[in-house]
Amino acid sequence: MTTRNDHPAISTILQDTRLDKGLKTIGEKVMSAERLTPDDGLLLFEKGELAYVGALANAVRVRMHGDKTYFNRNFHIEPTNVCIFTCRFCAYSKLYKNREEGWELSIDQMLDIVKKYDGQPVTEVHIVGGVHPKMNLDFFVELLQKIRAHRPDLHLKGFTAVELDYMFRKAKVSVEEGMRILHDAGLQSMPGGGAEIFHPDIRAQICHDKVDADGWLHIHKTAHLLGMHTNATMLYGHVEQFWHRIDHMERLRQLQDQTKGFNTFIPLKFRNGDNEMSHVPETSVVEDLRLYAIARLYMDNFPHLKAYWPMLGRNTAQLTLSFGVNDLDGTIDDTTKIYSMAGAEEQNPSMNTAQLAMLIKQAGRRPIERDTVYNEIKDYTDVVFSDEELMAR
Ligand code: V47
Ligand code: SF4
Repeated sequence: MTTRNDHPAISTILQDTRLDKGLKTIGEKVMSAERLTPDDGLLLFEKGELAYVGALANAVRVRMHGDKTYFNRNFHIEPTNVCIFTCRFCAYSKLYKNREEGWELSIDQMLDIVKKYDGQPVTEVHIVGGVHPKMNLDFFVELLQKIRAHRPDLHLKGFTAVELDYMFRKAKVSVEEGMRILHDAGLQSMPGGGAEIFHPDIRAQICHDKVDADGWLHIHKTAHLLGMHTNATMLYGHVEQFWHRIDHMERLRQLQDQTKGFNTFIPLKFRNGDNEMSHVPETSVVEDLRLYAIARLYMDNFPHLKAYWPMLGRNTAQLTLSFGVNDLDGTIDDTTKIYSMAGAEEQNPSMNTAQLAMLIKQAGRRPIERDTVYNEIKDYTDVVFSDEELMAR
């Protein structure tokens, strides 16, 4: 089967005598599946034009996944937006001292959200929110147990390393003990949030008071050793420089070499709406696509690269599929507020399966529904959708 290629042939590009020698060597390494060094990564950020990195990233994407583009059917629960931390990029949280302005859901209210999906073929619930001192380890154990009892087929993915670090310290349990307790209560995997940019100089400027890089990585490593899969994010496009991005990706790549527990790398574009960093201009779409492509080239041991469409918007999300991305997250309803509050493209992010599958098909790729750990559930390539399904709001 032929696969989609929106770029010139790599052999033609590599023969171009005007190509920078360093970039040419990198291209040859990529084509022989050799690992890139941090210096290679830096050179790509400094000199790699969009067309060049895009062609290479697409070749890697096709080598790893062909035209397959994954999505899943999930919904989100956000227990609270009250948070004791003060990340300067966050438009979502309400400080604990102003908590009456935020929301705090009880266990019953969260179970009611789960019950709304009774009889619907969702496969995952993604639980993530602010860090509220009263929502402790016992509270979340009870929540997980009750969701599992109500709907045992639902994959429970939850809690960033930031939430877990606080939860475990407050409960005075080690990371190993805490992860085991949550795992026993039903937690099956973890999302990738809270990583931001690992380097301490950047953390000091944008999120000085939450878990540091070593703490974040230790929590993910512990989850991996328990057999859980996790994701990793990188919040880019604010005050970091190119080498901070490489340092971030390098640390993740090294942990992945040890554990193989990461499924997906998810670059998150910094959005500057309504937060303390609103004066920082956002990156251009060209810079976003270059970032995705370089991430695909550098993160050679991460099986999947995800573009989070509610944040990027549907059009840019479609474009990323030609720049290394092979996953568009899920069919989400409008309960995800962390982005809409910071100026995401999609104010009420909502796409049903037909719409998401069509978006992927229009970009010339094969839409494949997956579960959380990438077992394939259904290939939608040849499915014909009704106008009603495609137009539904
Ligand atoms: O860590 C907060 C980001 C993350 C802004 O694992 C912002 O499948 C941009 O990690 N501009 C939390 N980003 C969400 C997250 C996530 C989302 C979807 C899927 C998965 C997954 C994980 O949201 C935070 C932070 O990096 N964020 N504010 C902002 N202004
Ligand atoms: Fe709290 Fe997360 Fe917002 Fe930071 S990004 S203030 S940890 S909700």
